[in-house]
Amino acid sequence: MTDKSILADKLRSGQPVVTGWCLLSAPMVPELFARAGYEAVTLDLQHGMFDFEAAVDSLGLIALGGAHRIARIPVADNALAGRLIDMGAECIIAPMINSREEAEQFARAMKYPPMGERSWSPRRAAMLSGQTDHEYLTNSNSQTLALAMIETQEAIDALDDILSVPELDGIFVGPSDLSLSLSKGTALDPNGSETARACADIASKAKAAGKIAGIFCLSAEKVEEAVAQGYRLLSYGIDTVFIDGAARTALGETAWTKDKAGTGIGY
Ligand code: 3PY
Ligand code: MG
Repeated sequence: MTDKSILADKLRSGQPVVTGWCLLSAPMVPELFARAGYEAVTLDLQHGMFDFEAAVDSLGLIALGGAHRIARIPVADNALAGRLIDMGAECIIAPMINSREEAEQFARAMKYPPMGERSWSPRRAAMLSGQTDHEYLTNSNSQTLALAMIETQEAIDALDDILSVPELDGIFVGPSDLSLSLSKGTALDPNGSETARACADIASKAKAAGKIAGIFCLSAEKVEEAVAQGYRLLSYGIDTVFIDGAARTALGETAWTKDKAGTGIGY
């Protein structure tokens, strides 16, 4: 039976979920995303500033704000994936997965035996999901999502193999790195047509394999396009970009500061 309060069930049943994306390490920032109405919030431990302690606090505050808890780990840091799901992350996004073997190692670190090799002690995760240890053990392999990032030509070449990993719940596309890889380092073009074609192909392969597809979006139009292509986990909205945009808007509003507004940051 599908439980509408479970992130994994929502995504598997085809419901689109939009997640905010946090780089700053202040735990109240992800809570603000949750309270603003984001259904999920992602902590970026690959390119963001979180240490483990800030991530643990943030996971608790996202729960307090009523949103789903997602984290991205650094490349190949499967030990950290295990620690973050013990602390209550419901979904882990693993960057730069380029082969079946890498996908398998990551996904198996996320699942208890006999599916994988996750080690036991999910106290905080059980607490945040409102389950007893026994309930958590019964449910966590299906409710804790392992998503492998597809963001290189190598990953596209290995996509069928990656999608054939039974323990892997789905994929998550990183269009910036993908554009760098497809252009052999000559273009950062996450919204370009070559990248868009690759994103469409990845979504249909994921769907054919029965896996969840997620993607990083840099505009509201991309969110719409991605949903139409079959993506169901959509990241849209980054803390640093929000603060930068809101600060420049505020400066532009008064006669004394409007010439001081900066030119803005990229992602
Ligand atoms: C990418 O676009 O490469 C990403 O990893 C998004 O953060
Ligand atoms: Mg990337």
